[in-house]
Amino acid sequence: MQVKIVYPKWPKLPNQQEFHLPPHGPVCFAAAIPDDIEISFCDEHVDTLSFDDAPDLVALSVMLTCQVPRACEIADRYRALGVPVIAGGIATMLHHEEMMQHADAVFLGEAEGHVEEILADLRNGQLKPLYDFFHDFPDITQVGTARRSILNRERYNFHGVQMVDLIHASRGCRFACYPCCTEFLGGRNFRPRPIAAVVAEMESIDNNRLFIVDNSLAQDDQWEKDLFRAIAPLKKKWISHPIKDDDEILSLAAEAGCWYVYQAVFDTSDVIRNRIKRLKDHGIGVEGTILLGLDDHDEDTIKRLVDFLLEVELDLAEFTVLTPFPHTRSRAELEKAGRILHNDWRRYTASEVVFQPALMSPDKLAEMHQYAWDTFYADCSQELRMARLFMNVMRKETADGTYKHRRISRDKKW
Ligand code: B12
Ligand code: SF4
Repeated sequence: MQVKIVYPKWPKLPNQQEFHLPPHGPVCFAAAIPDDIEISFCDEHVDTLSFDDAPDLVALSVMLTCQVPRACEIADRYRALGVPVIAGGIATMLHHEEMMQHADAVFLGEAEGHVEEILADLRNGQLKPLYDFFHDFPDITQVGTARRSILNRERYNFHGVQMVDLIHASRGCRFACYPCCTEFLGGRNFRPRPIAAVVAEMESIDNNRLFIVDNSLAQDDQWEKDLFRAIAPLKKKWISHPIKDDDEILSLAAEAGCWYVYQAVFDTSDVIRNRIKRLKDHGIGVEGTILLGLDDHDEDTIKRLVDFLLEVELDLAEFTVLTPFPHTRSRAELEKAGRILHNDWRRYTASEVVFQPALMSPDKLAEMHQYAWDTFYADCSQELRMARLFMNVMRKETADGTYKHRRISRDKKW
């Protein structure tokens, strides 16, 4: 039996240097598929999707809202060819009714422990329209090493430099922030994987640079310390979402190879200023993620915020516009107030204004979003700032003997 996993293309942030990371949902889903099943994989960001083959099942892995329309198109085409289609992943859970109109089957939940049932139904010609395992979380010890062998790894490179590999050490999140759907997806449960399994998976990856994609590592101090102590001997270098702002934890993170973190910057307070300073004092880089268009944002607030980011010397900044994604508090509130302009999911990229801001017109917010990108990068471009971050990691790798000169030919055509 042959299963073809497809990761539909999504529109990237237009102001950001275009890069493609190896998708993580598909390789984790693939790890839950029995070994005797033949798997092929197409990531539309780096591969051309061909409809000329005839797999036994097409499995769409959909992560973002702005991927949903393309996923529906692919499902329609394969179904017209008589190939059964199943959809799963985060955005399938957020848009399951819509996906059910296009795919033969829709899967809600995490894949571990459930793929055998789907394949048995397929063999019997009785694929169910809905596999509902939402909030029926598998035992976290069932999460195995992601099946990265399905990736065309060489295709994930930035100007010839191999991209980071993605890994997760936990699932879920204890918090419930205003613009985020994680509470809906995971029910405010933090589910750490056994640290030994994370260490074994990291060790198995033929790449010294990783992105630990957990929602936030700052959820349980003892677990975070244990994790950093356990991974330190591997000498990997890694990026992550926030880590706890605590001197002991920051020192352990630095010793464990923390290269840089994504840090949300939502105001110009001393709390944020000191957090960024402490990270940098520990040799950890900071990429700010800055959400524009909150109800207290006007033109002046955004200008002050950008000045602040330059003053605190962030390494990189990613500006997005508040986007009312399904199953978030922001959507519930904006919907109730009649402030959502449209539901064209293709445009829910986090770089377009799709709602009525409180203190500006939508056009003014779009202009200020552009202003933020232009002003932050006016004196030092994204390329230069990224090059500096790469120099930092190369310096760390040279110091501990892990640096490998591994360039992929930029002329290589696929
Ligand atoms: C990694 C990540 C990214 C990476 C993606 C890299 C890549 N190539 O994969 C990057 C950094 C690029 C990224 C970007 C963005 N992201 Co993001 N990202 C995530 C993150 C942290 C992890 C996703 C992940 O890998 N999870 C782990 C895997 C194992 O879980 P999974 O995908 O659910 O897969 C499991 C199951 O779903 C199932 N499964 C998966 N596929 C299939 C298929 C079938 C057929 C079946 C049966 C099962 C199945 O099996 C897996 C194992 O159980 C999530 C938050 C989260 N924790 O999930 C946000 C998240 C997906 N991102 C989000 C957002 C908002 C964005 C951005 C739009 C904005 C931003 N700046 O963050 C940008 C995109 C901007 C753009 N247009 O360019 C939102 C989604 C909102 C939405 N509705 O679209 C999320 C949920 C974060 C949040 N807290 O709100 N992101
Ligand atoms: S924004 Fe991050 S910390 Fe907040 S609820 Fe979402 S995943 Fe958790």
